[in-house]
Amino acid sequence: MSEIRTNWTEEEVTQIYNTPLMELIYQAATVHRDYHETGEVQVCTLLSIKTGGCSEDCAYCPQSARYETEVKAEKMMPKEMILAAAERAKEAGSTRFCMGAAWRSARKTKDFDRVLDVVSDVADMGLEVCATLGMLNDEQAAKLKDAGLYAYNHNLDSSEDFYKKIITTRSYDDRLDTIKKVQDNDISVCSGGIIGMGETHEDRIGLLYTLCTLDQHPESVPVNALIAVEGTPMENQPKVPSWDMARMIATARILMPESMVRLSAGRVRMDFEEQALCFMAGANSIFTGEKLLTTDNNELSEDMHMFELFGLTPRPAYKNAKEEHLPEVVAE
Ligand code: SAM
Ligand code: DTB
Ligand code: SF4
Repeated sequence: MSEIRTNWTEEEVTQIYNTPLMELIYQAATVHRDYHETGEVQVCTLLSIKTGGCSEDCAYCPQSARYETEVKAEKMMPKEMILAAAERAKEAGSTRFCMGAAWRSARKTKDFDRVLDVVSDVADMGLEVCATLGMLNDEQAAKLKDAGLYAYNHNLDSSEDFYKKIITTRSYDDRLDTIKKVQDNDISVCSGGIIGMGETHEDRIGLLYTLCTLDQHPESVPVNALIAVEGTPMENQPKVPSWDMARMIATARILMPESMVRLSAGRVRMDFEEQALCFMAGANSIFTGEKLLTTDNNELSEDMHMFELFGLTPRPAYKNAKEEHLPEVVAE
C-alpha cells in the first residue's frame, strides 16, 4: 500500500502527471482500491445561500459584480428555504450539504450569525455540513466549528503563477492563510481547483503540488472543469476534454490517497462513458441536485441511473472521519 506523503517533489508530481493516460489510470485505480471501497461514491449537494454581487474579480465566476451575467445580486436566503433544501437533499440521498456565499470573506454582520444558526440545524439533520464563504479569520472559523461545521471549501483554483492572471483582488497567500485557519480549528478542508481556464499543464501540476504538500492533505479535493458562463471573461473557453479531467483526478488520487476526489463542476457536459473514466481514475465524490451554485447540474434521475449501471452506492455520512473533525452532535 502506498504511503501518505506530504513531501512530494515537483519532479515527482510532474512525472506522475505525465504518465501515459491508461497506465496512469491503472495506477490510480490501484491506489483507490487500497484506500477506499471503489463502489462507494460520496453524494454532495450545493446550495447558494447568498448569490451574486460579489466584489471579487475571479475571471471564471458568474457571481462577480464586475461582469454582466444572468446572475443578479440577491439577499441571503431565508433560513426556512435553506433547511427545506437540506431536507430535499437528504431525501435524495445526499450525505453532504454545502452552502455557498458570494462573499470575498465571511461577513462580520448578522448574516454570519444566520449562517451559524443554519449550520447547527443542518448538522442536527445528520448531514455533513460544509460551507464556502470566502476568507475566514480565526474567530469565525472557531464559531463555525462550534456551530457544527464539518468541512470548509476554499479552492486554490490553480497554480500560484496562474492565479495572478485570473484574480487580482486577493492573493494565493490569502487562500493558504484561510486554509490554515480552517485546519487549526479542526474543520476538515475541502480544496481543489478548476481546469480549462487557459492554464498550462505546468499550472495544473503546480496546483496539485501545492495541495499534496500542505501540512495535511485536504480531506476532499474538488476537480472542476470550467463552466464557461456568458458574460465572464472566460465565456469563450472550449470544453475541457474528459481525458484532461481523468488525468487531474488520477494524479490527485495517487498523490493524496486518503482524500475524497470530487468530480465537480463540468459533469453536466459529460456523458456516462466520460464520467466512468473519471470514476476509474479515482474520483469518489460528486455533486447531485438541480444546480451547483448558479449553473445547472445533471438530472437526479440520470445520476441514479448511472449509479445503478455502474454498481455505485452512496458513501455513508462521516465515514472515516477523523475524530477531531466530528461535530459534537455526531461525536456524542
Ligand atoms: N466566494 C467564495 C470563494 O470564492 O471562495 C465561495 C464561493 S465560490 C463560487 C466557490 C468556488 O466555485 C470557486 O473557488 C471556484 O473554484 C468555483 N467556481 C466558481 N465559478 C466556477 C465556474 N464557472 N466553473 C467552475 N468552477 C467555478
Ligand atoms: C467546488 O469546487 N465547486 C463547487 C463548490 N466547490 C463550491 C462550485 C462550482 C460552481 C460552478 C459555477 C456555479 O454553479 O456558479
Ligand atoms: Fe466572489 Fe467567490 Fe465568485 Fe470569486 S469565486 S467572484 S470570491 S463568489
